[in-house]
Amino acid sequence: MIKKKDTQESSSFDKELFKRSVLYNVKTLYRKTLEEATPQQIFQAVGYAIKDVVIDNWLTTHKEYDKQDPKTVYYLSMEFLMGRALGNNIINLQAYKPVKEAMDELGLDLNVIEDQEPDPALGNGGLGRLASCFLDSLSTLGYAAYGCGIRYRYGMFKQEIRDGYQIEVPDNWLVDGNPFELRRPEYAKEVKFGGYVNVRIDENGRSNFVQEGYQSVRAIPYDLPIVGYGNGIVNTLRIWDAEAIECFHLDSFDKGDYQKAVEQANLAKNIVEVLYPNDNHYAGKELRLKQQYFFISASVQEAIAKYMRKHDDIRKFYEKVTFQLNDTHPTVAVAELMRILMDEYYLTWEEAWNVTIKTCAYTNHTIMAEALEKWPIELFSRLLPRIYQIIEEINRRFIIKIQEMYPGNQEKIRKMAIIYDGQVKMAHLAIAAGFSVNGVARLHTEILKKQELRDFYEMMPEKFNNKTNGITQRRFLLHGNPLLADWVTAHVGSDWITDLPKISKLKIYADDEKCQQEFMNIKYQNKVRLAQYILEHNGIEVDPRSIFDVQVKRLHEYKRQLLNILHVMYLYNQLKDNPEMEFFPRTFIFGAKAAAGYYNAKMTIKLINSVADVVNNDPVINGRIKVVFIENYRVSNAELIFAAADVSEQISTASKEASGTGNMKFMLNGALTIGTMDGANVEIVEEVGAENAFIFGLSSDEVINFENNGGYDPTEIFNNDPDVRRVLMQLINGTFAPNDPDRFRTLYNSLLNTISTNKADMYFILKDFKAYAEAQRKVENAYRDEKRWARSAILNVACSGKFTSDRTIQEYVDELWHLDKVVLPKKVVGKDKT
Ligand code: NBG
Repeated sequence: MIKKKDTQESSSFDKELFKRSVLYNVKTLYRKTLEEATPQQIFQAVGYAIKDVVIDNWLTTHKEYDKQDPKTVYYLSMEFLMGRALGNNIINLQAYKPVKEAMDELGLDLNVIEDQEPDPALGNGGLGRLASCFLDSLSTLGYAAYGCGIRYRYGMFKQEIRDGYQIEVPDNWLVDGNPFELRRPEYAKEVKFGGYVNVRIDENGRSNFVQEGYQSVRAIPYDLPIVGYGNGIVNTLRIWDAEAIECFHLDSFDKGDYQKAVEQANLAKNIVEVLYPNDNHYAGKELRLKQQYFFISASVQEAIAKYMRKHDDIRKFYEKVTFQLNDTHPTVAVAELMRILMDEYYLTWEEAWNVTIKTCAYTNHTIMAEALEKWPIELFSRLLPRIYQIIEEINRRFIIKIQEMYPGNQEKIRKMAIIYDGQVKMAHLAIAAGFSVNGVARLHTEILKKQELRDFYEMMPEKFNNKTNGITQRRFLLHGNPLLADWVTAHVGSDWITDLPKISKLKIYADDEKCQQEFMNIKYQNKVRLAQYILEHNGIEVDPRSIFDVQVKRLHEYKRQLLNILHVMYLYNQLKDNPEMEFFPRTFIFGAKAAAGYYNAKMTIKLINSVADVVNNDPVINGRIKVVFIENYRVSNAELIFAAADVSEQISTASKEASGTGNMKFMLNGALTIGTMDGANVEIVEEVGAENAFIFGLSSDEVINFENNGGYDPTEIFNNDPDVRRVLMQLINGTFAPNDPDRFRTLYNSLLNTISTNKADMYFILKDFKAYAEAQRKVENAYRDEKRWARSAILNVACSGKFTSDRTIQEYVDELWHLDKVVLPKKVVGKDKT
């Protein structure tokens, strides 16, 4: 059918050498032949063979950085939700075709090999995935960057669904080893906790602040290569592991202290044990603060050491380094930088502060109050005594500034102080000490300025700016949806791979009937692929001709999966009452992990599965509605899901979703959005046109208005709307829980009852219900007109150019980081030298 116009492959990849390398690895790693090796062993062998190819470019990149000495961004983040590396590395090496051929010739199936790789799930959701997209873009655009994080032994738990309930299973992702990582003990750093601070006068008469009686761990970095697309650049994701320091650097007082050695060993073991599985929610655990300081101290120490290997004036550190703080989790970096500059380089407070405020920048990712990090002074000062002293002094000076600006205004101090009410407020510290505060979509940034951070904005308006999120088209179209990727390339060339706005050339094909058919045919094939996955993993048969209506994202009340499933219940009732009514078959697909301790979220999963049981098996429905809950939603199955979606559910309560990035991945794959005017949906609709999306519900202003005036009364809707009332009653009358009619009462109460929850229907589900149902009717009608639908879907793809993370990163570079673009000498680019 379609011929590729441009080849996307590098011609320099040596296929024969690669095959030999795979066979050699199987032999030396496992003493086996290919026939004897297990699929996992073959994956490892192929992984090492790819790392071999990558490593030359990695070396060359860093030699070049050494020569050119470009400014470097350190993206400091507790989370990186990388997804599988093998396929992505092959794609970015532009070697997919030769590697696939090599595998075929060895009698191996590349897809099966890719499937052996565990997802490195070192993140929860959007924030961690954004960090990973950013790293891909930084390498592809040729900017020097480190991602800095934690090498959690256990990543995001694996979700199993048993009897409809979520069960969390440990995710021992390292059990078979990770072929892509490199342990770098030569860069190990000591990180100290606890004890007390003493002032000692040294031989030069300087007073030194020294931490004594502390416990410490050794931070060991593991480096993972981040391969740029087709440019030979390889940056580094550096994740820190912890090891015990036995009797290492203990002062004489502690020598031979066996108890302490044991405690230190435990500290090392615990600190990197597990990722906290909370998304948009702060747990306040002591171990979490330890994790934060652990990776920050190690990263900041190494950034400074690296800088000092080439430079001699630490006062100019900021000319070569930016620390971007991914949410408040890494904010101790501010104080750690101050500490090292003052205590180890003997800068004055003013000198150190001048460096710090020019180095650090903060990204805010949420306005949800429960996500705001606040640490009790007692805990903070006990764990990080010297850091706490420094924050106290930052706070003291900051309060003086507030007083200068607003004389006599106690209210301002109460609202803005870094330390107040017995707590250390991390967002306030990040704002006071950073040169930039950015939101992640235009609407979100406006809400920060007008509502959540209003006082700070009024005091320091110059710090505030917006950087609308983006996603990498290389993973989410080129790798995840090869059929559509080839089709796009056949029509507009392959420039879109590194220059997504070029995809807008597709617009002229939106009205072309042949193109519409080709597009719908590709979508159909991707739906068949997902249907197979669902059959294998859920044992549910779904019809690829039905509308695939998808909501995949973390489970959270503000994201309103509950609204979606209540609407399914409502449709079910309609069909039951009137089996002959016109109805276009629909498959409602959900995928979501709930934080382990989040009761309402977990009950929503149970509800979705209970509704699925009833609806999927009701002969009256006869397959016209199917509900599927995809187990263990993660980056690898997300790639299949986006490619197969017709409808993208982005239905958060307006104002609550800072940006969303799934919304962009759906759009790029030609799904139409049903959504509220929230987060980046606003900008998506602006790009594609309201006629190619289904927008409904309260605006963010309306929501905020209700909130500022005590909420609204959902009982009025309950009393006056029989459809809504019926659905709600079904939560407590056993329709979906015959043996336990009370099972979903907490969900019912969250919507109606002001006694058991502090606010009824905090997320405006009932308020938006009718508008949502109406929008869904429009979806159905639109889908009946296949040509119109195809046109809209193609336009969604064509208008997705803005939402590449390449654009986002370029904005960070131009406006905040001012990095130098690195170009490798010609001979290196795309060359493999295995
Ligand atoms: C999330 C927001 C999303 C946003 C991502 C990335 C947190 C704290 N925030 O809307 O909920 O897309 O960050 O910016 O995880």
